[in-house]
Amino acid sequence: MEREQIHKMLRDMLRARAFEERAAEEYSKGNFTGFLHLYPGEEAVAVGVIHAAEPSDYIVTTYREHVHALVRGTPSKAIMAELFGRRDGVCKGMGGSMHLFDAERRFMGGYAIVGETYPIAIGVGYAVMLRKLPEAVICFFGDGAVNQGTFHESLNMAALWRLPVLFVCENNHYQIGTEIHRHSAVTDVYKRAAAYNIPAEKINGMDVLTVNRTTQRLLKQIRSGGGPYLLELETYRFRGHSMADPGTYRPAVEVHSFTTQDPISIAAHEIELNYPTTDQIAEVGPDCITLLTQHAQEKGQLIEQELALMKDDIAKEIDAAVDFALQSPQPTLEECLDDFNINQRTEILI
Ligand SMILES: Cc1ncc(C[n+]2csc(CCOP(=O)(O)OP(=O)(O)O)c2C)c(N)n1
Ligand SMILES: [Mg+2]
Repeated sequence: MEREQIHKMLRDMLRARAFEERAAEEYSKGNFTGFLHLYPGEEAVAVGVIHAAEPSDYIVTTYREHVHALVRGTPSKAIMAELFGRRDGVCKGMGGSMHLFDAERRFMGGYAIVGETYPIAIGVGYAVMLRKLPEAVICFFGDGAVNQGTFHESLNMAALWRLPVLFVCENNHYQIGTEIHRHSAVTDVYKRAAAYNIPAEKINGMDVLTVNRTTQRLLKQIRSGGGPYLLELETYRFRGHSMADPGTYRPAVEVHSFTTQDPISIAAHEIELNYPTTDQIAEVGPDCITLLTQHAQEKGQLIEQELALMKDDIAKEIDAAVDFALQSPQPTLEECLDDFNINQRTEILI
């Protein structure tokens, strides 16, 4: 892969991690409230997939979606301000962390309801199909979302009408605290697609280059009328399910495989008391950022100075995003109703 592309992907993974860690910090300071689901550990999924998308493709995703929007091109300050519930947020502060939406970039939303993404994605796919356009819809969902009825209904319709949808399972092995083998009779998510005659495969979601190459191939196929496809990406979230989750349900041996020898005591003074820092985890575990950095360095495509510069730029960008969010005003009560469509008529249905 070209040096420039590798740099772009690495930069986006570093931006993603820095953004999320800063969001956790601001949340802990009380600068915003509500639910907050973070993405560290899973960056190779959003970056690998979205770097393969054309601007004309659509993206539909879940509540763990800040990084998807960031990689798609929504400015970090507009996302940060949205988390803060401010007027300059990408949804004017009305969506918050779980409901980012950026129509201009064909980012058709993050959704809080598990399993909500599929019907939205096939609706968009149906519109693309009717217009006979060479466009694809990328539908992200978690491993915990495959037991929802909408999964089955949507896959059936997608297959029946050969809709241009790439279903992307972010399999981080957990549905909150429940590991996949405890909630799913079939633990290889991709195998479920066979029930609807949809081709599918599973690959390593920690390796951004593989994710990117595979997604490029699949999107090309889908845009040229190949019908839906399901791609399962195996990944791991370094943090708990959300900021409210200390993650204590994960077996020590598993978490230790991602941490240094003494993870909890090292992290004791960190903002999030129960976790090691993601840098510490990355030192010992299969971290997607470390993987790509090593690959690029071995190939002579990245030198220390470039990496340091990248990190420096990113730190400035994230600082600016937080300043922007803090300075943006809160929406007024009146503004809260601006985008509501209320049926003012009284209708009696008999
Ligand atoms: C219909 C519905 N049921 C329950 C919930 C509560 N809930 C929020 S996230 C979640 C787990 C989803 O896990 P997964 O799909 O694997 O995504 P991950 O959080 O691991 O990214 C649940 C059960 C919800 N939001 N919607
Ligand atoms: Mg999961």
